Amino acid sequence: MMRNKSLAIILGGGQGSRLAPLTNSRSKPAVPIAGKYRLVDIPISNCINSDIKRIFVLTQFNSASLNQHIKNTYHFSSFSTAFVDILAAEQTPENAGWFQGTADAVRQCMNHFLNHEFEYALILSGDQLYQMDFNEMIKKHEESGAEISIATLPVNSKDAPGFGIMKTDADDVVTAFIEKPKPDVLHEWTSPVSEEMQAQGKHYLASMGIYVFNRDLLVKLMSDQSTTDFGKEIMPQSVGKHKMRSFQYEGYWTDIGNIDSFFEANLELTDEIPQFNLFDNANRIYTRARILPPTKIIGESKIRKGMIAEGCILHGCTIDRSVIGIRTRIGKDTEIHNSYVMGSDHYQNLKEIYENLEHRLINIGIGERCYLNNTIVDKNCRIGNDVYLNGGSHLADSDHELYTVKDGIIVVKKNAAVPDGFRV
Ligand code: ADQ
Ligand code: ADP
Repeated sequence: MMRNKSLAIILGGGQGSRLAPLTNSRSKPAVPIAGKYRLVDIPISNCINSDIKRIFVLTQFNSASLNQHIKNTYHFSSFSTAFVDILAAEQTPENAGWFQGTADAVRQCMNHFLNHEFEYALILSGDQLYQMDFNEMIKKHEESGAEISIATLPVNSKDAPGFGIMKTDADDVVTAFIEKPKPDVLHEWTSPVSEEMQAQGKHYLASMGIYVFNRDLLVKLMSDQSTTDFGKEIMPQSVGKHKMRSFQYEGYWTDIGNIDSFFEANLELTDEIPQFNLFDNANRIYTRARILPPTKIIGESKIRKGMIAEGCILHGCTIDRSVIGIRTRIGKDTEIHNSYVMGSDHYQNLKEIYENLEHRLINIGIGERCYLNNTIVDKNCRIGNDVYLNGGSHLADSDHELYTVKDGIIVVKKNAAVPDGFRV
């Protein structure tokens, strides 16, 4: 019965600069992942699988692709109260436009939430890859009489400075919270964790940015205009004042908020048994049903390790530890290693393809005899023949008209036309 009591609020993203250039022309929740999904499909699917079907997605700007995706994907019966609504930052006489932080985003949208009956607000991040049954967390929250629950995960000292870190007592009550501690104070922040976690050097209890709030407390906290962020203000200030409980989780969970972690999370999906399971009947990841043809493979193609979405046309190419997104066309003798090719939004018709060839214009997809390594190719790119894109630690961060380099990963920008023979 938890479902009728809970309302989900997904924090869809700030200005998205950490995922740039993928967020140059779309809002963060609309960034394509795993060949056919969008970032926002992960938290929404977790909610649906937990039977929580009243969902708000808060975003800084309301891109056409996000709107279309939500509108075309999440249809519920007209007899149910289920919905997925996008709330974008609005300009009002009191407000210049952007959400100033996560708590400010929730505050600015409170009137929309309060139109609904709920006891618990489940607040989620929009840039994490995990599968979790939120009912377990809400049940523990209710049973323990907590006012705030935070999902937590043991982490090691290398990762701890990137998170909110807390201390708890024997009853899992949070007794201290620090947002992103500096490495020199970390030694004061260890927690008793299971033997298994200790063996992995994970001595710190990190916030996963997944919170359950009692409705009344959320209303009260949001009426204080001076706070803008959950991690920086609301959580540390609530310690000792409100009953805050940790809900420890030890399953797979990863942050995909920057290019490096986003890239690795995608490539890890090509592992023999990936930690994030897309092939799970009980925990489906939903996305738009596009009705695409199956992928077609022509010639001597070699696929060593890869995930290939539907609707692709592969002409005698080699694919190794790569994710190939919907409608990707790859030419003969092209090699793709350690890369994520997002695919394209439409097919060119044969007439257009032949005309382009005749006029030496580049078609959508990847041409012949190319070599790609450590590269992300955004949607609708046109990559010519004999293009060489070899990312790696030898490349410094930089930004160019056609691509950006971040953490050694080359990101070819959406709609870029990369000419024949281009080399990075
Ligand atoms: P961060 O992820 O660094 O730490 P933040 O940048 O505030 O915190 O992002 C939290 C979520 O809110 C993300 O999904 C982000 O996209 C979204 N978001 C950020 N600003 C927003 C805005 N203005 N409008 C809408 N959405 C916005 C947080 C916690 C840490 C915790 C980590 C776990 O502060 O304590 O450890 O999450 O990943
Ligand atoms: P995705 O969900 O990845 O965006 P879609 O199948 O929804 O993929 O298609 C994305 C968008 O591309 C749709 O809005 C569709 O209307 C648009 N589109 C389809 N055909 C064309 C075309 N010929 N030129 C430009 N855009 C197109």
